[in-house]
This record gives sequence, C-alpha cells and structure tokens, in this order.
Amino acid sequence: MRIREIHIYQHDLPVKNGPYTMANAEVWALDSTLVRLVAEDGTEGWGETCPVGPTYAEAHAGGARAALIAMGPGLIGAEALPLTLMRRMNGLLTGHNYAKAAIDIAAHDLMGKHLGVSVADLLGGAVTDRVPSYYATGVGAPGDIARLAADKLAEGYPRLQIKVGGRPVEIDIETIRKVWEVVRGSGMKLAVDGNRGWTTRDALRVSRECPDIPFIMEQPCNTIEDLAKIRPQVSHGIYMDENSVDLNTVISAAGTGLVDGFGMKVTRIGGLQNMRAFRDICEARNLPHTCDDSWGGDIIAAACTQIGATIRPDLCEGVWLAAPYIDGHYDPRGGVAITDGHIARPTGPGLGVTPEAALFGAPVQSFGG
Ligand code: 0XW
Ligand code: MG
Repeated sequence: MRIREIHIYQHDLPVKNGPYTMANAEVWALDSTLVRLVAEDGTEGWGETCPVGPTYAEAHAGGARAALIAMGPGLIGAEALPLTLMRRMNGLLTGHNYAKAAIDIAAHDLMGKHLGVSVADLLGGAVTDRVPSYYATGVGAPGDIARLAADKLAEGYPRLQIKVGGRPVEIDIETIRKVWEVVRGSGMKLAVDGNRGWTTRDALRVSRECPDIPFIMEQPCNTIEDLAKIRPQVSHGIYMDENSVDLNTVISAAGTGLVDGFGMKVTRIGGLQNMRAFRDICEARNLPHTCDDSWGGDIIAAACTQIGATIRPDLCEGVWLAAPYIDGHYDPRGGVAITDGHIARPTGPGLGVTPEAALFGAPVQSFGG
C-alpha cells in the first residue's frame, strides 16, 4: 500500500487556565502540526507532533513543519509501512525525530485502518483497555500545589508529577513536603520533575533534605554528565526525560545503570516504531517509564494511549495527556479523555480517533495527489 498524498496542517491549541509553567518555559498556546497520509486505495492515516514551546527541548513547531516539507516529496510512492518509512525518512533527513514521528504515527493509523486492527495490536497487543494516567502540576506556590495534589488524589490519579526548578530550591523543598503531607499513605506515586532546571548542588540538597519522601527525580539537571555526577550521591531514584533524545542514548543509559527509569515522549524518540523498541529495551532491564508526549491533541493522545496499553503493567508509570488543559476534541464523536485518573483506550481500527479535517483549515502544504 503506497502513499499517494501527504497533507500537512497547522492548528493552535490554547492552554485552558494558562499559562502552563515549567522550570524553563511558560506556555499560553501550543502550535500543533498534523499530517494526513492518503494511500493508493484511499485509506487515510493521521499523525501529529506538538513541541511544548521552543525551549522545552530541541524542537519547535516551525522546525517540525520545515522538516516535514523537506521530506514530503521523497515519501510519495513509498510503502506505508512504519519501519520502511523510518528508513526512508532517515535517508532524506538526519535527526528531527519529532517531525518524523508525525509521519510514523500516521503510518500506524493507516496500516491499522487498512488491516482492521488497533494500533495497540500492531504494537504487540494491549494488556489493558484502561490505561493509568498521571497529573503534572505547573511550578507553583507550595500551598497551591498541595491543594491541587489533594484534588487529583480525590479524582483517582495513581501518580502525581510535581514541577520544580527555576526558583530558590527552598521553595521546591517546601512544595515537596506540603504535597507529601497530603498524599502520604494514599499509595499515590510521586515524581519531582526539574525539567533540567536544578544545578547538581540543588538536586543533592533536595535528596539530602527529603530522605523520608519516596519520590523519583525526573530530569533534575541539564545534562547526562550532571546525572552521572549526582547518581552515586542521591538516595532517590533518577529518571531521564529530556536527555533521552534517541534509542542510542537510551541503550547507554539503561545499559550502564545511569538511571532507574524514563519519562519518555513518543515524538522525541521518533514515533511509535521507535517507542516500541524503547518499551522492549526497558522491559529487558526492568526499567519503569512513562509514555507521553510534550503536548498535542487527540491524535497524540490516542498514539500515547495505544502504545501505553501495551506496556507491562508494573513498568507503566502512566500516560500523560494534555487533554485536561485543552478545550474540545478533534473527533466529533468525542476524543481521548481522562476519567478517574485513567484513560479508556480508543476503540476501532488504527488510532481509534478520526479528526474532523475541516477544523484545521487548508493544508499549509500538500504533496502527491
Ligand atoms: C509533564 N509532561 C509530560 C508535559 C509537559 O510537556 C512536560 C512533560 C514532562 O514530563 O517533562
Ligand atoms: Mg519530564
């Protein structure tokens, strides 16, 4: 089944009750890029990529579209098979995983629809249709974040990620302590995400001053070297997020025991084909991980949920969705949502969601036809 047409769209996603804050970013609206692949027989597949602003990672919305436009002509006539396509894209452009991911997700959707099976089945098979999610706070005042923690606990979230960094570390420590007072004994899992914002000195201090609180530190500092430096000195588990930019880095981090788990983004690693390999590497080493993206609407949400449903349950740290921060859905039947801290895996072939194309207006660029 060959690709006959590629259409690239731009779509704005305003942040509900914005801004969303992290150590190094404050975002009010996200600029998403959607891809529609059309095969020779008319079967369609949708993909999406949506960096959370230009400073979270080495990715930005204009870059995603530029990379897709650069690769587009070389993909017309290619077999719509994820591995074949990934090799073809690598022959057209080096790097730019987050752009390639949109094509990869669309190819999985298209193949699932063609075969009449879900993307989770294509990825090995779902182990659950009710996928655990987690809630990520912004960086906020200790009392506010503790109140939010109480709300999310009551809503049924099994895990909370507290955002820290970009301010005096004493306020971060106070925030962690206040949240712990609220969730202690509940079984709610805790992650403290510095988004690269702490110095190694800050990370060591937090671990030393909170030895009684069982959180994991997610991407506390900026570089892999920083993580290696604090690794032997902290008593808390360390997860890598932003530094895990490709499978090669993941293999090194997992193989050398540098980290205890990962916060992983489907688009950063290059899409579902690479995410499947990542999942299997983690399973071979018993490493827990999340299965998220940095942002995005129903297409990204469905992709994360479909692969999230295939993760060995004891290693699944949850699928984070931007849905609580977004008004409305792409799919007129209703899209992917979080209920009681869990996500119902979309049913039907492919991703299980079909967006209303008119929402996105005219394509910014089309190829083939
Ligand atoms: C919580 N997230 C999954 C959403 C934001 O984009 C940041 C990200 C993370 O864990 O860093
Ligand atoms: Mg993170």
